[in-house]
Amino acid sequence: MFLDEATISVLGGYGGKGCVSYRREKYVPRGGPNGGDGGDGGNVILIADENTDTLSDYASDKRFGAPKGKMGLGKNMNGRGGEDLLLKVPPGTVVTGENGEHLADLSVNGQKVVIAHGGKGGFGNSHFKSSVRQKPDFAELGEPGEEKIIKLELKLVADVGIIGYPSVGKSTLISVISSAKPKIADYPFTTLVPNLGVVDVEDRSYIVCDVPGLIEGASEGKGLGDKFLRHIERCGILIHLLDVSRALEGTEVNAEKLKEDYDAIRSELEAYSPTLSKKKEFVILNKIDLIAGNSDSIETELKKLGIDIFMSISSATREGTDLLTKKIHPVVLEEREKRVPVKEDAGKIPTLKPLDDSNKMGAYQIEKQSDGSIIVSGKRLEQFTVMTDFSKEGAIQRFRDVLERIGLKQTLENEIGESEIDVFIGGIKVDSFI
Ligand SMILES: Nc1nc2c(ncn2[C@@H]2O[C@H](COP(=O)(O)OP(=O)(O)OP(=O)(O)O)[C@@H](O)[C@H]2O)c(=O)[nH]1
Ligand SMILES: [Mg+2]
Repeated sequence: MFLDEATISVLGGYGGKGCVSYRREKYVPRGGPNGGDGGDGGNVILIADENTDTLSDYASDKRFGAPKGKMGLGKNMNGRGGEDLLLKVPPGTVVTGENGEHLADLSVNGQKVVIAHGGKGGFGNSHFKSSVRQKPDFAELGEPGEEKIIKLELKLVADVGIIGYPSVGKSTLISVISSAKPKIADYPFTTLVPNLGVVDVEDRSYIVCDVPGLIEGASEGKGLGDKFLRHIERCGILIHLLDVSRALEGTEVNAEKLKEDYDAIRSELEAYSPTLSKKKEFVILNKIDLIAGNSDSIETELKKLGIDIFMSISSATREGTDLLTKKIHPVVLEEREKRVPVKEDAGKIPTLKPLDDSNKMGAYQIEKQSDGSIIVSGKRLEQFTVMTDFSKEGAIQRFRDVLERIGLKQTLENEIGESEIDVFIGGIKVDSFI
């Protein structure tokens, strides 16, 4: 497993303000209220997208805000909602909150989740007309959007596994085709744990895994053994490296020796598991710099022995390594497709927290602080408060009415009495409006 991660902050769009406006009627200076509602702010939505391979887009940009809702206008015209902001992440991305709480698992292509809701648009003044309030002079403010810091983690399974005997040049190859910087040395078992690297081809990338060397008996635990065969089992395709230097006799290459090497590794794969042995495999001849690049005749001989060499390369001089990453690219994508099943309901957007009773105006909690101040919290009540325009007398009156209806006014008055105590609903100081 290879971990790619990023921490970003996401901000839902602000809701648009409601509008205060009145109908124009002949001979009536101010007709009835006709202020439209503000539009809702856009949501920030994460979407699993199979054309996205890494979280590198989130390495430099850190803040993502959805657009605001437009404010309401006269003649009961409602403001337009802010558009949703879609953030693409690779399938396999796990989302956690600031305190490590699990928020979402975007495993399937097309799967979406609303990660930060936009704020609600405020009601225009036409909403507040009643028998006692013919011409309300106030409207609601827009609600701020949700703000969150989230951690994205991609648990990658390698697309390509590089296998072969010890010292055939597996680590050297991954070091020239990817960003990985593994230890390279001319003794067996230099690599003790798998290394992963990201290979970039045009604007796509894939993950390559360099596994510790295999030897006869690996499937029974010899060498570094079966520990890593399980790892290889999860790779999409295999690059099987054959090393010219193991078969050099003077200046000649003994093709039979290479076949022996090849067969030995193949029988370990077969002994380990049928899944592993059926994996698509590209056989690559490495270290051709040692034979001055003259690989044609060996390739022909190996073909006679039943081994198809896909390409001959030199990891040391980089001859053919770039071409190799390009040539296997389409196959990598094909195999990846097979691994990611698309669920029918992948496009449906789940809400992170289902609505429950705590969304009601009357569901609140009162907490006394050590400095004597009082903090009232409750989701709907806080939303209502933040959307109240305290610069307008009518809005303050409505605020009082609501607090009275839910019994909060009385409770607070009992608490406060004649004293001057600060009272907050959410983050807003409200004691002067009770
Ligand atoms: N001449 C030549 N030497 C190479 C080439 N590729 C790798 N080597 C050398 O071969 C030796 C082994 O290379 P590594 O990349 O460590 O081999 P490995 O397959 O990762 O080995 P283990 O991790 O021990 O299984 C090193 O000395 C490399 O410099 C090549 O294309 N040509
Ligand atoms: Mg190595």
